[in-house]
Amino acid sequence: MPLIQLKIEGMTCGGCAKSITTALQSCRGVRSVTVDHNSGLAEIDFDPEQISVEQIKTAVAESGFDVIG
Ligand SMILES: [Cu+2]
Repeated sequence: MPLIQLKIEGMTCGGCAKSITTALQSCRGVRSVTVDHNSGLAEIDFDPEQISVEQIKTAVAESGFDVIG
């Protein structure tokens, strides 16, 4: 499965990271998620036949954070 790394802006604590993790884990096609609020980095292992990078970015945005890279 491909792994993408996203840079996310706006996380201030572990709760923020948890919100994003929960939002992504509820997406069909997302296999595993690691989010670190200190670095602002999220690593997502996903199935490209079920979800696109754009859809993953949208899910992050809908949880209230900005994807900046
Ligand atoms: Cu927070």
